[in-house]
Amino acid sequence: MSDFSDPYAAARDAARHLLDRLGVPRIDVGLVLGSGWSTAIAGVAERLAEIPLAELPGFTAPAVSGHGGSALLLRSASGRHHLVLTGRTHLYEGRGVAAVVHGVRVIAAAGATRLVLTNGCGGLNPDWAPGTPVLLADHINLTATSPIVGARFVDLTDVYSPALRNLARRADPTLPEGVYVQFPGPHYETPAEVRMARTLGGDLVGMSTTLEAIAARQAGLEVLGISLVTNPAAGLAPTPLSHAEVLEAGAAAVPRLRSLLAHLLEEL
Ligand code: 8IG
Repeated sequence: MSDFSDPYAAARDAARHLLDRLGVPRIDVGLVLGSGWSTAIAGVAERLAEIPLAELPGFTAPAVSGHGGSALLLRSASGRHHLVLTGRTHLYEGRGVAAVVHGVRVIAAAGATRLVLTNGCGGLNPDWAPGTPVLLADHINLTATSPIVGARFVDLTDVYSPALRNLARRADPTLPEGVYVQFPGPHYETPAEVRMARTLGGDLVGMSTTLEAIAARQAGLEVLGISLVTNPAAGLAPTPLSHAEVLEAGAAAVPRLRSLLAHLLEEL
């Protein structure tokens, strides 16, 4: 069991360990890849190293099929170093909030100034077919928790950087924007909860990202959030949700995600 009694010290320790193993003094950008995204990173930029997450302090192997479990060090054509985590810890795994945001805190402690958070999610907008990537404009955190403990009041205006959203739209001008609603999971929503999310102003429903974005803003990172809609949210399609459908939509979207990731790795 990992010791998160001082989660910031745990992140500094893991970052030192990681940079030693990678043989670089710091990283420039961090990326966290969610459902459907980890296969899209293959062949994007030069790969310098791959470390199984389970070998790094505070991380565990991924619990879900469709999620990867490595830390990749990539180098862009301009020579910048990107650390890609191909899996994440979800709140529903029961390891606590500190474990959920540990990867983001390690990325910050390793020197990054920018972070890309990706996920697979359910869509509330019928115009967004499965396989559509959507930029996060904002979020609603329905987990009833925070990664921050104590009187540390972090501003979340523009939690997802408008400048980074513009940069992403230069690669793909048709990218829509939406508000992401994080539920705790691991069950999907009921149709009534999906209607509630829409009434609250949500466009996307998922089980990750908001707690990581909060921890990232606390650490001073600029954040870009991108969701891949893999299914219509419950009650919006005639058939029940299935994890197989999620994996299929992810596979079909790989070419578009790959070119988006390639652009981001060069421009960030
Ligand atoms: I992929 O429809 C994926 N993850 N909460 N709802 C929630 N999480 C998801 C969904 C969904 N699809």
